[in-house]
Amino acid sequence: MQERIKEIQEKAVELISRATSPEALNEARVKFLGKKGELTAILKGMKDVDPELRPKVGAWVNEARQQLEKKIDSAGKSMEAEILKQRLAAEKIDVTLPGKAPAHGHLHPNEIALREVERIFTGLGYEVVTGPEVEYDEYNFEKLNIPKGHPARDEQDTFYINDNIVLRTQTSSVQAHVMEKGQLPIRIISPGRVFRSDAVDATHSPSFHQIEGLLIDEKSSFSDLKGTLEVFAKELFGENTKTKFRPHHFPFTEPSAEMDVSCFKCGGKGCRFCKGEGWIEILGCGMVHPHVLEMCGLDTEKYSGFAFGVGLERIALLKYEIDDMRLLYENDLRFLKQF
Ligand code: 2NM
Repeated sequence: MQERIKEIQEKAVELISRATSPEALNEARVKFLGKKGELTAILKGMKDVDPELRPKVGAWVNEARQQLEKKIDSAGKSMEAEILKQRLAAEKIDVTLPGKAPAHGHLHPNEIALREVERIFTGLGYEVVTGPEVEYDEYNFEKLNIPKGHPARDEQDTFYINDNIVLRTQTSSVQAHVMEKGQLPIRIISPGRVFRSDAVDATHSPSFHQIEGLLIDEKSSFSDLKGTLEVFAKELFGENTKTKFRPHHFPFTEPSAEMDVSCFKCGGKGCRFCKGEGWIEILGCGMVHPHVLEMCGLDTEKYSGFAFGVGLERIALLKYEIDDMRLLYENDLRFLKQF
């Protein structure tokens, strides 16, 4: 009997040592130690064994059983360890590898220029106010001292929706609304898209952007206008920038002027960039026409103000030395990625 047990044991050890998977190991366990296993069969056949031998046979079987259990256990453990090792090797992450940078967008040069202008004027206490692109004739023209028949509202320049409604040609329409509300003093800039029936070329587009500014207070003068716009020019183009005001005409301001800045490329000596002039025209401005204040319901005895208008694209083109406005609209990523 002892021989028989030993034989089973050896066979089992052999099978366990050849097992290469948890499944094979379990098969060996069932084959020898399971309910219908070979060692269990010997215990079940105990009734045929000489009673005196039974305790011994029982002890042998248990000993064999314990030894096999131990072997299966340790084989299982080293198998698990091996599987884990393989998994760790296969799933290893090299944290020292360079990461994949997420693709990120770029601000459009217009947007960079807009934020710069907004930063300067909000720093001076101005608020940013926006309004509708589709506007009543009354706010785009009438209240801004551009009556019917005025050359500025010629069909050539304006997109009409109907007799009373236009695509705004300037963002001063927003300012007419603000003046009409009558909460004074007023310090605002109004950035936004405007429309003019222009043919496309390097400096024109039927839709572009303007930033108009407006200040209305009890004592405001042309010197305040000059000082404000000087600060603006220096902030935008550098502190050595000089400004020059030339008389001009706008229907909504009196007096009116255009402001030039000294060329930030050559400092005023004259170069290719300023076409030898030393100066670059940058904006239009003036003291708000009393008639405009009146039509917007303000007391002209008490209040006066100044206003200015600057093209956003013009600033972006100058700041980034771009020579064709169309580049700003074509959305060619090779161009936009440079900013
Ligand atoms: C310009 C030039 C001069 C202007 C006038 C007004 C308002 F609403 F007060 F009448 N807003 N903006 C103005 C004045 C705009 O753009 C070249």
